Amino acid sequence: MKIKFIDFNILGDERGSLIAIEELKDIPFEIKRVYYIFGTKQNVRRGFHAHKDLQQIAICVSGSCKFLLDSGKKRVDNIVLDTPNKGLFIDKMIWREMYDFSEDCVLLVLASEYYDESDYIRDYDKFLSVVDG
Ligand code: T46
Repeated sequence: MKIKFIDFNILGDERGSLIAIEELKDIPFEIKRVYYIFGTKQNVRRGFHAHKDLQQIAICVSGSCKFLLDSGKKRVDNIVLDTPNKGLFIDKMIWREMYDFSEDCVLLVLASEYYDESDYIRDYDKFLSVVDG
């Protein structure tokens, strides 16, 4: 598993900064859903699931947080998101956990599908058995 980041151009001038993200140009899929995670309490870990079909890009538009990504064969910890111009690509069938949220963290997520609870695998052993086929 290779950790894939997407760098976004910062369009800045003397008034401040702006980032524009366009589907199928900056993002490799059609964006069907946008959600954001904020106000996460200290020492809370979120995620703990994989998705059967969903692809996502996570962008920390404010503050910072960390990701753990796990393909079932390889586990990469300590992936830091701390800048609004960097997106983390999270492919289907990747176990994810998020942690070390700063108080001001706003984690924006662009998703390739509508919300569907049946797309979630929330049990790690089940995830491993699906990955192994
Ligand atoms: C992911 C990571 C990065 C909805 O009703 N609609 C939605 O679009 C989403 C994303 C969630 N929900 C509901 C389901 C739960 O009752 O919101 C509640 C919290 O969701 P969850 O516990 O899944 O949140 P996280 O932070 O563990 O995971 C979320 C996404 O669900 C997930 O797809 O990859 O962020």
